[in-house]
Amino acid sequence: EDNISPDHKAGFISIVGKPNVGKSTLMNILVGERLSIITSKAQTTRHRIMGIVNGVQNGTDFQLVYSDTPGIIKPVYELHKSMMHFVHGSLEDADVILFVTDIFEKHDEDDVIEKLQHANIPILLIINKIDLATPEQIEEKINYWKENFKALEIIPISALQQQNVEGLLPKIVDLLPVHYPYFPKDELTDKPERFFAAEIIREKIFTNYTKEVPYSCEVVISSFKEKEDMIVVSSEIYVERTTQRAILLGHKGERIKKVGIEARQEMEKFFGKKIFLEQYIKVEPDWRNKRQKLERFGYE
Ligand code: GDP
Ligand code: K
Ligand code: MG
Repeated sequence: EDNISPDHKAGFISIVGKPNVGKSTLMNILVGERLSIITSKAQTTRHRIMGIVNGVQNGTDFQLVYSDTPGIIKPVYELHKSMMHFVHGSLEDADVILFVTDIFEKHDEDDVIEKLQHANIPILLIINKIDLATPEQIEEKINYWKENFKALEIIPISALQQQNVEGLLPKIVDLLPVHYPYFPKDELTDKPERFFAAEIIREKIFTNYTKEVPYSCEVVISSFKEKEDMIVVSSEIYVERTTQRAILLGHKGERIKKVGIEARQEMEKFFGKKIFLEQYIKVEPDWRNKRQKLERFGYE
């Protein structure tokens, strides 16, 4: 593009940490859009999702490319290996790392966290959920991390209540290298629309079912057709067993109908258009351990 100034700053900011510490909540606040699904369950986020922010600081244009990532876990399924692959990928091209912890978390000997310490990339250690702690507990946690982890800075925040988050952006911009923008200035994310449609359905499955059902589900958008006044979305929900299919459906299909209504409403907000949503449930035994299926579902 012709009007990009030579002092333009741009970089990749990787948001990493253990499950459920609030990575996706923070990502959405930093981007100002609800790009990442959020639930109280661990392993909600399964992909690397980029959120792009453009702006000006001290007269210099910048572009921040945030990556929300799955929580760091020890893989049990092939699916988890793919999820951890996304985490590693995001660390490889990061210019800044936001290592998100919460007020309850302690340092552990995890490989990925060890890798962070040796990556030679500036790390801002975020202590999230301070709304749940007293000032003394926050102070204690800050001191704890000072002793146990090498970070450029330790920043206590509440992503949920948006406390102390406004100072993050200028700090991140200061750490960015001079670089041309990586994405067109009107782009918000690297993912296509149908990805978000699938994620919204998955979020509603995570919030409407308990036990193993949400973890056994994958959502594929088989068609996404934008018409003049509405979008027609066809989705396939994969489960691992016929018993899970029955749970998903519920008595007379009541439960899946509720998921459909909630997902449709959320999609209408996200896409700003009327949505017609179709849902088909399919059984795919053990898909979480089948490489071929995982590839079809968008995991490497
Ligand atoms: P992730 O797994 O790290 O991406 O975490 P999520 O963003 O999905 O959040 C996990 C849970 O923590 C959700 O129920 C959030 O609403 C909640 N949460 C996130 N940030 C905060 C916070 O600052 N304070 C409190 N009390 N809860 C939070
Ligand atoms: K979560
Ligand atoms: Mg998440």
